[in-house]
Amino acid sequence: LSHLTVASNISKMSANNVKPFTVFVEGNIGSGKTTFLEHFRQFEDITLLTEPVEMWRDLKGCNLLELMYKDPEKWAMTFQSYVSLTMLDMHRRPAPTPVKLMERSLFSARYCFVEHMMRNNTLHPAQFAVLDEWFRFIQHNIPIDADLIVYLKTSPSIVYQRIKKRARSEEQCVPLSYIEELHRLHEDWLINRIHAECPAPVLVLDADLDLSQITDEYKRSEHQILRKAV
Ligand code: DGT
Repeated sequence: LSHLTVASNISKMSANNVKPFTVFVEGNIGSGKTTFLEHFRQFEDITLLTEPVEMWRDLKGCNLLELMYKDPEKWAMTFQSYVSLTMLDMHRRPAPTPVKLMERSLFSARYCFVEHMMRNNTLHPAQFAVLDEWFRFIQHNIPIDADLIVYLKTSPSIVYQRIKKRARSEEQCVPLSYIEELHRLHEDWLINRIHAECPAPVLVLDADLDLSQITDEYKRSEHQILRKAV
């Protein structure tokens, strides 16, 4: 009996050492990334890592998200530097399950948000250069696993309405033009592939659908996400 116990423990250990199938959930602000992650809570053996927005809103009592929206020229660098740290933490967090589902990634921070701040001069070229060097250094020196990207594709006007409706205080002054620009940056990264590398294959879902219909759309991704778990 004891050798059977040892054998089963060894097989559990080696199962734990297998890298999880890692999925990034990407899409514009208000595209339903959190709702998508919640849909997968019903399945066993999945680690769900929701975005650390709450950490950005309370770092030792400071609301970095609010500071960034109120005075972007002054705070964008500080904010993005903290976003990078919290995203890297999520990338490196071990998952004791066969599947790991993450909300966003270091890639969308760099290719969508930082890219936007660089293009509209919110970031000084020197600040952008430092953030970009950090991104490159991490990419080349720290393993970041990625097996699939789920892109929740939306129309800017639809997510704009959702953002207004959910009324997150920091986002009240967000103009439609910002949402449109972020949309183009997601498309350029995930569909038009303007950056040299995209870390994983992309599954595109229609995230314009409202809550009553979206579950069927989410189900379309279950097979690809869960195949490693079943
Ligand atoms: P969801 O569930 O699709 O509605 O997702 P949201 O809107 O809760 O999450 P997200 O990541 O689209 O937006 C988080 C807020 O942080 C939003 O006001 C945009 C702002 N933000 C600025 N820079 C960054 C960045 O580098 N990364 C992320 N994720 N958010 C950033």
